Amino acid sequence: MNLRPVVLKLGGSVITEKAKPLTPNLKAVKRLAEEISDAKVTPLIVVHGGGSFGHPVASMYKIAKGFTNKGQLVGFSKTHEAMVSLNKIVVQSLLDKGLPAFGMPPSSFVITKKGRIHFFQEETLKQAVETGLIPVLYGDAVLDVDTGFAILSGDQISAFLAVRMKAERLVMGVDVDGVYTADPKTDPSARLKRHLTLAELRKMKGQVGGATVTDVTGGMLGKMSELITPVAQGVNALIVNALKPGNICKALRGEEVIGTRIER
Ligand code: IP8
Repeated sequence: MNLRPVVLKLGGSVITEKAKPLTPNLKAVKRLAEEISDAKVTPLIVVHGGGSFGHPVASMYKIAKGFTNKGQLVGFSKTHEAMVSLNKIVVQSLLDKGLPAFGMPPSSFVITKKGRIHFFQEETLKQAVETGLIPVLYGDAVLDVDTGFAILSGDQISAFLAVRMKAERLVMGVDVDGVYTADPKTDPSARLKRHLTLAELRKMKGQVGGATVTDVTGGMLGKMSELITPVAQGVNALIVNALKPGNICKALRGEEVIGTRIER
């Protein structure tokens, strides 16, 4: 069996209604479950973002700033629980398609240091993959050796796993067609970049458009920096619009699709 998994990140702005707190985009989640099922890619690891579940709660209690007062403890737990609720929706949609989705809470096996992954107990995840399960992880509120706690983004988890699990490819499903020269939502002259090399990725960091607003973990800009390490290690990454039907299925299969392909 080929144990190099495909890692799929589903953005929070794809699977939730970003402007409505604690509201999933059920239509998108169900369609994506169908596309994942149709793609028949194995092994597969799914990671999803927080969208209107994790982010509003995390920002209300300033969780990303670390542990400064006891009043935040309840907020830390509430942020995690919001993510557990979203994870259940994603996992259930995959189960409904007959896929062996298995929700795994990153806060149970990851500790960060200043927000970066410091400890990652990967044996359980590896064995889950070897057994034939589809682990479904997510951006989470996690404990941090330095700041007490932190918000670990789904992007950081996906990039870390792509390297650690020697992923076949890393697919990032977002709510725009890929990386633009400016923000396509506000600037009509924005052009989509179909290909990026590692050197271009490094240069672009800090000046990309298409970022999704108010993420405590950094939108498209955060994504770009997270992708540098996996791409440098030879993992091909693809950023595609997961709100456009068919894209995720094609991207998972490695077929031609409109998006931004990033290669070393
Ligand atoms: O949406 C952050 O994950 P992301 C999740 O992938 C939380 O950045 C808990 C806000």
